[in-house]
Order: sequence, then structure tokens, then C-alpha cells
Amino acid sequence: MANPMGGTALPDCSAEVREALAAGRPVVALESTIISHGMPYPQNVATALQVEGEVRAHGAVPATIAVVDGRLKAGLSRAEIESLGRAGPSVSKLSRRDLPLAVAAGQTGATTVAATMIIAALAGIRVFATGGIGGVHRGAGESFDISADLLELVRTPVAVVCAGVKSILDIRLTLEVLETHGVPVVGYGTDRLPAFFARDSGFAVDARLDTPAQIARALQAQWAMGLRGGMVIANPVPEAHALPRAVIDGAIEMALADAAVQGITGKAVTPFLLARVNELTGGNSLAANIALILNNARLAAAVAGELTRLGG
Ligand code: PSU
Ligand code: MN
Repeated sequence: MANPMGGTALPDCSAEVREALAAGRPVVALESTIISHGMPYPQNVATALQVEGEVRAHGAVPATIAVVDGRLKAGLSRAEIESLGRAGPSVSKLSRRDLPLAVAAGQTGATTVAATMIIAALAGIRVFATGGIGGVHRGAGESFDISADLLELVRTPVAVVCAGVKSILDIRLTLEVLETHGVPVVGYGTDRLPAFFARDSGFAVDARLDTPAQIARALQAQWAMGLRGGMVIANPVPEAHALPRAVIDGAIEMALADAAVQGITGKAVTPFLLARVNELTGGNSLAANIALILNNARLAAAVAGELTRLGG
């Protein structure tokens, strides 16, 4: 039997995820690079489990996604989450191009937004919550460094609920790429694209939608037309946890300078910048990071619920 992407491979779903999908109940995909590379241990494991709890508390089943011993997984055990979190950045970071190689070699790795979208789509999951997506890096005119996350949003039908785009990236160019390829960027309760730690990046979104039901209807309309891609659902960090622009901008400038001096390139760039910004901003940014992920998990659960009510 063909999977939804036209191939034959299907992910291993946890019993809970399998039963929910079979019964048409809402499921929310969660990524694992945020666990291994996005936050320090042990807060990464505690947060991953808390995010799963938040999805459940809002009526959906969480499916944390990774590759374990060469198997595509949708729904990790506590022990698997603990092991990815403990291993941290020593775990492979798997994006689209890494997936076939990891499967063939029987490897274990954490999935980026792109790879998580692929495995979610294979499992039949349509809504995904994370912190921030990858995008066009500053200086991409020279480096050509554009995250595979953007091209995955172009071709894979999964809605990504995030807190916008972190300003380690060139936000203007990231929006241009999404526009060129026809990926809608929606603001939840806002006209402004959030910039992860900040509620306003200085750029507008394509549309403001104020309820999960409106978001679900937009997704249903997109997929009913046969437009295959995803959608960015940008959900601003809760007011109480937003960080001042000056604090963040200073840390980002320093992190970018350090990356240039150390000659960091390729898939190492984003994890390096994330870790450096986390170090430089300390506990405040970690608290904001946790708060915004929980906030995204709640919205994603509500959107997934509305989507199942629409029969999507
Ligand atoms: N941006 C964040 N937090 C993250 C990431 C990006 O603010 O954790 C991670 C996600 O897993 C994302 C990946 O998919 O980095 C993008 O990496 P790259 O730029 O190499 O495609
Ligand atoms: Mn890159």
C-alpha cells in the first residue's frame, strides 16, 4: 500500500498515536532536534515531556518524532526522549537529505523541522508544533545557506506552529523565499511576524487569524485545492516571556561573529548559533524558549482538534 507521499515506507507509530489516527482523533507532531540541539540537558528532556503533557491536556495525542536504529518513529517512549536529550548535540541532526542515509545505516538521530514534517506526513499527521523554523541565513547571497525547512514547507502538507523566525536569520529573505514558493504565513492573533524571543520582527504576516477554527479552515482550503505544501502558523511568545530586542540583538551579533571566526559552515551553523545565543542570554532565553514551545503546543492541539472536526 502506498503511503501518503507515494512511497511504501511507513513510520513506526506508538500505540497511542496509531489508535488516535485510526479513530480520526487529533495528533500533534513534535520535533527532536529541539531536544538534542536546541536546549541544554536536563531542561531539554523536562521540556519535551512537558510539551507532550500540554498537547494531551488540550485534547490531542503527541507524536514526538525521530529516527531510532534506522526506524522512522512517530511517538517516542520516555526512555527514547531521555536518551536523545542526554546525548545532546552528539546525536546526528537529520534533515531531508540525511533521512535515507540514516535509515540505510540503521542510525539514530534527531529530526529537524524538515525531517519531522516528512515523517509526520508519512504517518498521516497534519499539524506540528515547534519553537522556531530554519530559514535564509544572513549572508546567504555568498554562503547559499538556506534551510531545507523552507523547501519542505513548499512540498509537504503539514502545518508548522512556531514562534516565527529567530533573528539569527535574514527574516526578510526568509519571507521572500516563502512567498516565491507559495507558502502562506499566518499570524495567530497578530498582523506581525514574531521573531521567536520577540513578538514583532518588524515584518507583516500574510494574514491574521484569531481562532484555531479559522486556521483549520485555511488549511482545509489549501489541501482541498490540491496545493501540496504546508503553512507557517506564527504564534508570538507570551508577553510575560518576551525578551527586549537589544538583549537578543547583541547576543546574535556576537554569535554570528563567533561563527565567522571559527569558520562554522553547513549543518553546524544553526546549532552553533542557537547554543551561542543560549549561552550569551542565559536563563532568560531558556525560560522564554520553554514558554513559547508550550504556547505553540497548546495552539497546535487546538488546530489539530478543529481540523479533525472538519474531517481533514
Ligand atoms: N531554529 C530555532 N530553534 C531550533 C532550530 C531552528 O530557533 O531548534 C532547529 C530546528 O530543528 C530546525 C533546524 O529545523 O534547527 C534548522 O537547521 P538548518 O538551518 O541547518 O536547516
Ligand atoms: Mn543551513
